[in-house]
Amino acid sequence: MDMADRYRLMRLSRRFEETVHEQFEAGLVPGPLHLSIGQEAVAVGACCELRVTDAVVSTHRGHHHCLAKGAAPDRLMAELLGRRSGYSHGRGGSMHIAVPEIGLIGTNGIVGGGLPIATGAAFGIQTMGRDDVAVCFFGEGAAGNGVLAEALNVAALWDLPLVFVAENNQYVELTPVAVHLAGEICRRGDAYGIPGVRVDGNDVDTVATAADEAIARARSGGGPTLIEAVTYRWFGHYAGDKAGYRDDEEVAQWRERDPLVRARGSLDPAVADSLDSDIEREIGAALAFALESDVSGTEVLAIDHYAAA
Ligand SMILES: Cc1ncc(C[n+]2csc(CCOP(=O)(O)OP(=O)(O)O)c2C)c(N)n1
Repeated sequence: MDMADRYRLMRLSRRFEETVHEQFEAGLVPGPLHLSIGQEAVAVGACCELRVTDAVVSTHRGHHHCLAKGAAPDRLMAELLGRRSGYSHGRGGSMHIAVPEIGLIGTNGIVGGGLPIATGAAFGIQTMGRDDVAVCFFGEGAAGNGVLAEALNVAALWDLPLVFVAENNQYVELTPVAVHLAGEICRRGDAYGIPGVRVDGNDVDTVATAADEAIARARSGGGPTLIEAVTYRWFGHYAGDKAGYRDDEEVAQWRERDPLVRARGSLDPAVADSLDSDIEREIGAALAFALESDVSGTEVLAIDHYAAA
């Protein structure tokens, strides 16, 4: 994926979430919403060289992961707006999105819940003799959970094709990471012999370079890697959280390090403008698709529970 494609995906993610946020404020998003605005370079950098058959396991803050793995903005938008045409028929919303046909195993409302799922996905890939990989996103809050140690242990023991991507946006709900976490996230794999690296999570190229190396290692049987991508969420923990626990100055400093502005800087401005216009059309169409779709009702509850014998 070249720089224009990476920028396009980041811009798509940003405009998607800004648009969903507006819908949330208008009362049209039935569930909770966690925005990843400011963190787009992590998802795009980690996913830009993945194949459709590779697996991605996401978190409660996962729209950027879904889009980077190839989810269609219209069906994703429809899901968040509780519409029958959404990926989970409008039943799940933001934290229950799964698109198996593109390897998106799921977003997940349980902090750390994706770690054992991704470990299982990587084990499945290995058992089937495929050369695919699994990428597991998790937040720095999940890095304090015991399940990370279990996942790292099994991944190292069995040389699983797994890339752990810790998205360190520096706040665990309302708590700064310094109050929550001892040690360094990127060193969490040392005891298991898992290589770890900390990267600038606001620079898509830097994330992509680290991810590509980790993915290549995993594909060739070299086992897991742990990447810590340091970034920042521009908005509160959830849509509606005014984030009064942060300094305005701190937020302003991070906004100056906008990953989109940095990526745009390496493009011809005319190319970037044209990509921006394409995305406005795509987002407009996605929103129209969602708003024109039927609102989900109880009739969708039983879909997909049983398979034909
Ligand atoms: C097992 C569990 N404990 C607590 C929560 C409540 N909770 C939701 S998000 C969150 C913070 C997660 O922080 P982090 O993993 O750093 O992700 P971020 O929100 O920063 O993206 C918490 C504690 C939860 N959903 N699951």
